[in-house]
Amino acid sequence: MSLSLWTHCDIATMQAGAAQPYGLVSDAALVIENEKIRWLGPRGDLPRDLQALCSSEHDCEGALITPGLIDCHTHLVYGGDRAAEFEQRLQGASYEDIARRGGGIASTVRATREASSADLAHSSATRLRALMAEGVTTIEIKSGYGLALEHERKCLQVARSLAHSHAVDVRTTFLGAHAVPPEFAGQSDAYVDSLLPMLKTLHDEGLVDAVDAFCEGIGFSLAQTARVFAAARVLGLPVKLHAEQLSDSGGAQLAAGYDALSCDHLEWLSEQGAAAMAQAGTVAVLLPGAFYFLRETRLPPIGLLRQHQVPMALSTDCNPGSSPCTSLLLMLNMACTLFRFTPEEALSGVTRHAAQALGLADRGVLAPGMRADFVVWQVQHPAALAYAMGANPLRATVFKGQLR
Ligand code: DI6
Ligand code: FE
Repeated sequence: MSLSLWTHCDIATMQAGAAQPYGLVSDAALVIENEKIRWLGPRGDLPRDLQALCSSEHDCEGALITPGLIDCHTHLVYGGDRAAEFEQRLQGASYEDIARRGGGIASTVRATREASSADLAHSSATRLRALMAEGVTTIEIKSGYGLALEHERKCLQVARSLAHSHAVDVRTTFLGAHAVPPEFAGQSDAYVDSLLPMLKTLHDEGLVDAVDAFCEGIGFSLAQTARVFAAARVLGLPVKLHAEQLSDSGGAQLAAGYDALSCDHLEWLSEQGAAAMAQAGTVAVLLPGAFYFLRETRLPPIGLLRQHQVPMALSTDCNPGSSPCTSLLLMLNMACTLFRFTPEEALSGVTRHAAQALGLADRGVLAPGMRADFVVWQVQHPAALAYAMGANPLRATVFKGQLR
């Protein structure tokens, strides 16, 4: 048994329904036993016999502790970049124009197919380390730039391998229905046919935790998305959806009908969509980086989501086309300034609600029995994490009970 004690800290536990904002415990103590939290509370309440069992003590000198951050929607593994398309967009071409001309996702698919596993692992690790430097302890990574069995497998294997080379937890999502690859041009239904056995194979190989699709005019129809979801259901895999990013296609209602873990983007979400998500317990994942980078003007309906009590998560959407972003802290700031999140909603969005968006009940809040994934920040108040732009007040990260 290995117990360690953390003292002289304030802890934003992020517990739901806590009496204090952020579930804040001032002048707290935290006892870690192996990979989990054994005890947490005001320092004065720490039982003496438990304190006596601790073999090490960490004095946080008044720092703030939060749960480890969870980036619940990324496309981290890809080849190349799209800086040239960024220039084209600044000269007036739209994201959809570029996609229709064979650029966009298709250009990243070409670069990803050409890249070796080693190339992909190298470029992805650079992005992963930037996220980890800001306290990310769990990350979701989607496939979707391979779009053929061998390349989707390569990307998912690289994603999984990052968890072996880094002290981070990786959850993988199959996003074969991200775009129609060139060999299926004009035959999107035939491509969806091919996805069903592809998903089964990759699931049998143990590479898939969840299934996602891009339901959009430039992506897949509702009917096609439903076929992918039905295949996921047969395999017992949870689903998520890129829904209502560029138009309202009713994707949120469809996903809620499949008990989706999350619907993501949601700028065009309708009231019926929000109600369906609330009913199904589906999390709304909002992606201010993509909103900003595509210079969108349609705000996601935050008021509706609040009114229907849909839990809201936040993520980088790290990808080369719509959000080349490797700072989750910056997303807190952007969610507050662009979407009018409160700083508390923003922090819940990268902790408790992000865990829920991944179906992970063992993290996202700090409490006895939860995983000991937490971050020690050199700030006075949790709102400071959303307030500063481009600052990184991280002092230490603990992953599964170990200093990283
Ligand atoms: N929506 C997005 O924002 C990303 N994928 C998606 O379905 C963008 C992907 C890209 O442009 O490469
Ligand atoms: Fe995305």
